[in-house]
Amino acid sequence: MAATVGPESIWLWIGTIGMTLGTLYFVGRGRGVRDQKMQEFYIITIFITTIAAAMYFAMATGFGITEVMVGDEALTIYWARYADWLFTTPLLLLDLSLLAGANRNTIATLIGLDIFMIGTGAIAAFASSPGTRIAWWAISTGALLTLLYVLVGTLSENARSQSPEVASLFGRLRNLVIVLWFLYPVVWILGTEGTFGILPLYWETAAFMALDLSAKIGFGVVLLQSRSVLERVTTPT
Ligand code: RET
Repeated sequence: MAATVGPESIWLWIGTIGMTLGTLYFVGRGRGVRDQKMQEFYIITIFITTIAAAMYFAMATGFGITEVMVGDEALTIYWARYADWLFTTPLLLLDLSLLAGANRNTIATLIGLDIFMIGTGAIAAFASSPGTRIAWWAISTGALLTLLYVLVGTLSENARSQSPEVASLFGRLRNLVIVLWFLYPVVWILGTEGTFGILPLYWETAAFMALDLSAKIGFGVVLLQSRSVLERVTTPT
């Protein structure tokens, strides 16, 4: 179905440029890193911003967009968001899990919940009646709340067995994730996808862009700022 990018393209271009600059910054900083564990964090974080830069470019140029009929109204859906989040949110959780020294089961639980959350969120975006859209949104939000519960519970417990510096860095990143991730379903339901018509597409796109830049570049800057801290991370035996 034909759908074209409207005036919200300004935010999509800012997102594209922001994610690209962030990627270049992390690549530049990571070049001299020799420590294997440090390299792991750099590789993961660089993939996160690279994928986001590509998906923002796809949205800004009109590839990552489609139309969904809800009743007799045509909704503009940026499907490339879900493609971005499907890969980048598990990678963000992997960064956090490695920092906490989580075991495989905890990592699998978190990533499983996350993929379920984005998958059901994508169904919500494509569903054709307002009622089913809200129902899928609620299912996806349930997965988010469960995921945050694991972050606050098991993962925080794991992090406490790391050195105090690592534990404190983990705490800061975890709080950042809790606050930012919680805002995504709020913007979604208030925005055009929620069909309540509270937040117009222009401002919704701006809000997602600000959230994406904070949750990826902001997160990466905080994570990678301290070499001495990351070198202290221990992995579970
Ligand atoms: C959706 C809609 C349905 C309900 C929920 C959602 C959650 C999305 C989240 C996205 C996080 C994205 C991040 C991107 C990185 O930059 C899919 C919006 C719960 C939590 C962190």
